[in-house]
Amino acid sequence: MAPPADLREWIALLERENELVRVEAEVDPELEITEITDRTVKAGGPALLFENIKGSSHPLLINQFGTERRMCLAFDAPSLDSVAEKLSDVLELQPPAGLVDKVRGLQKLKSIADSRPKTVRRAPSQEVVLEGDEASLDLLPIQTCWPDDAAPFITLPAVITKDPRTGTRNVGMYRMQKLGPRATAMHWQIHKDGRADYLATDGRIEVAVALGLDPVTAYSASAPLPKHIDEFMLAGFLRGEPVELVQAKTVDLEVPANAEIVLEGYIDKDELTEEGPFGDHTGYYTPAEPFPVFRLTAITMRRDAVYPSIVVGKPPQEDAWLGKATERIFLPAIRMTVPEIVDYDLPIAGAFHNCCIVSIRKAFPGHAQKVMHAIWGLGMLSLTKSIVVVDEGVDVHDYGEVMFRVGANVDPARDVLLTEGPLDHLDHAPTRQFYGGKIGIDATHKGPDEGTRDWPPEIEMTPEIKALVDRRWAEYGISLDTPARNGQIRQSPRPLRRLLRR
Ligand SMILES: [Mn+2]
Repeated sequence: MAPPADLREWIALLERENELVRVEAEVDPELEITEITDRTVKAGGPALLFENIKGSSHPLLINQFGTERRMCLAFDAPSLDSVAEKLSDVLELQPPAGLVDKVRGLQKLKSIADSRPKTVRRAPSQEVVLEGDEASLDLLPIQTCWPDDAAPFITLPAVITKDPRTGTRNVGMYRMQKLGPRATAMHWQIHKDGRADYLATDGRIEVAVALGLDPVTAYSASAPLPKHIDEFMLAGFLRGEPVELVQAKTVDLEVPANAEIVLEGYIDKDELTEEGPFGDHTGYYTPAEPFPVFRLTAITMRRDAVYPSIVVGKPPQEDAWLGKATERIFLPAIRMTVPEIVDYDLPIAGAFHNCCIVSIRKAFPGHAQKVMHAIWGLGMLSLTKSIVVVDEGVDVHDYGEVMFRVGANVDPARDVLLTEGPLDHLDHAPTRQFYGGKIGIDATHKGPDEGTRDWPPEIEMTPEIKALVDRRWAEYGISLDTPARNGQIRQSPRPLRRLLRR
């Protein structure tokens, strides 16, 4: 088995796994699909393939990433952590010690070399080629997501550009507001690589937009990679198969051969439009702002192309799981720079950039503050607004335990760090856009060299008594396989009640 090769294999896999429902009834891409999807996502429900959309002959796929199980199916992996392990193997490549090591190292290097995209001459994504007036966005079932949205928005695109100085490719996911049949806005925010490519041109930049990819490549377009790394290379590495690319028809860019739909066009540097409002992942509408205009030169597609979409809004939404995949997959890379980090968690309800909980192997006074500053200096994590640091034994994914440590270990006068720095483009809370306050909470234990009184020992049961109770529980057939989580104590199973009555 390998991750699905294209969107159709993915849909077939979801169907076999009972993870997809086909909707035959006619639905409206204006608001109605959002309401159906919002209810489905929040209930942990299946992917939805709307086959009969008002005003379009193309089906629409949504909620393909909406649960952890589907995310693992997409990567063909037992867990998102196991995807991360594959990456950490390569990142931790050391100079070989002996022949066996040398062979292993070469295999790892080969797996990187084999990740480079491969060029093909013929592509399913170009079965149908529409140019001139024939190329119209009116063909596609583009959703109007929320009542106050300015227009329909393309929400799950892989936007491909080239850095005009170096020729390196970038693939990013930037929403595109429909302005007419052959124009959209391009919402690349100030911290995004696509925008940097655009700013480096003196006149016009060619752009291609792939819609309807295999799930790993679609995910990779959303991954916050360093500027010089090609997202298609990451996709090839994670899939174990290179991404196949074909020359676009009207622009000098290569586009995925397996895409359902490709939009080709260009952006002129001096052409801006008012973009927005749009109901965003912040849970609020982002106000209108000037953004560049993308002009369409061609649409290429498969026959019966499936259009992919996603709705963002108040969390949790489908994008939660794209974010969780990034959280897990990037942990080894973060540990390369900050090795004392044991684990971290970006709560879904915190919309990712608002909160980060991190556990560390604390070794010296001020270590928690060192890690806070490291996170505020690290790629897209630099936009994090609040950081909570806990000791290595604390499960960062158990918010009840984290809350306990914050309550028990923090002296707010001593352990809260307030500072300032760059914030998410879309954050409406700071007084100035893009820049504002940050808070770090040090919930680690404090040593004598941090100016504290004696730190008392934590309560722990003795190993002897634990072993005794383990034996008794085995005797009575008691299993508490769902331990207390987030501070909630579950009802005792029947055998436990029997034991307690004795
Ligand atoms: Mn990039």
